[in-house]
Amino acid sequence: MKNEYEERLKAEKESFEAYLETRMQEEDPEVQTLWESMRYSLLGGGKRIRALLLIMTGRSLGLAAETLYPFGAALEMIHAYSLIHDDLPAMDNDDWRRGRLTNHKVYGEAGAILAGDGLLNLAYEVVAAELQKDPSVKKINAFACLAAAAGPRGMVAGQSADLAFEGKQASLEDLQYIERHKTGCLLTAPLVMAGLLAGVEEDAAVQLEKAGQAAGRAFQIWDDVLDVEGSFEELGKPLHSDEAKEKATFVSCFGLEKAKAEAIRLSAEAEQALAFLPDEAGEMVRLLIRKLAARKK
Ligand code: GRG
Repeated sequence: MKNEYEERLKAEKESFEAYLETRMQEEDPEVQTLWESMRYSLLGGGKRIRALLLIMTGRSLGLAAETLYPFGAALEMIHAYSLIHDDLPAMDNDDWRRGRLTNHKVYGEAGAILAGDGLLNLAYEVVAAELQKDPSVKKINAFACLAAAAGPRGMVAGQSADLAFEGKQASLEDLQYIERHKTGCLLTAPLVMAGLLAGVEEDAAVQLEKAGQAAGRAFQIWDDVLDVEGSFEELGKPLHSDEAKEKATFVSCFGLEKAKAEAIRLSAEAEQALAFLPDEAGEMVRLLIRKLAARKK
């Protein structure tokens, strides 16, 4: 049964990626390099966890793909922008991402900054076009949720706090703050946005948010685990980058085995919070969440 759902998740991912491709065409010859670099980072691999969480949760709540795909595209565009900027020399200064050179290594620093800016703004353009077609309160609420998760009270706050702790001793509370914002916000948003688009009742909305927060923490802890014991081939980037940058992580705080156990516990907690999601789509969301703390990349 598990294999059947995995196959279907793969098909869902491919279908969404075909849609994503259609949003990345530009004919203006003056800006071909800008679009090429945006495409390089958006379409060059990636697990699409954020989009798939939104799409499968939304499906389970009775929404159509055509409602969900633009919001999924916006999530992946914002995620891709954040990775491009995070890799820049002024931030984490990384050369590899998804098994390829990072954007600035191929297009230069200015090109990478603009590719990130382009993707961030395109994300909002895609959602705004949906609102022009159907300015329903549900879609406006999902849009507001996305902007808050990505912005200076969400992911950008997390990145800012992360940079502020460079070279300093971060406590577990500091680490949790960074994770909740930097990683957690953009992983919680897909579940909450699906609930907003479907107009779920308060109880379900609370469960979606709770699941997103637990899944976000499980995801980050596992990310820290992979930085210690993953493989370059599967991760697509060098290991031990946190140690090299003297960054406090959940592994340096808890130790490897306790960190793994905590990630598994949190992903089970998230899965349980989503027990109410019906149908096979709900089963696929729970599978996605379960796989967070067992992934190899
Ligand atoms: C620059 C505003 C700004 C934010 C950067 C996303 C982020 C915030 C930093 C990335 C650093 C990092 C490795 C964080 C750990 C969690 C994370 C977001 C990993 C990458 O996400 P995946 O594994 O990537 O979903 P793929 O490649 O599968 O899309």
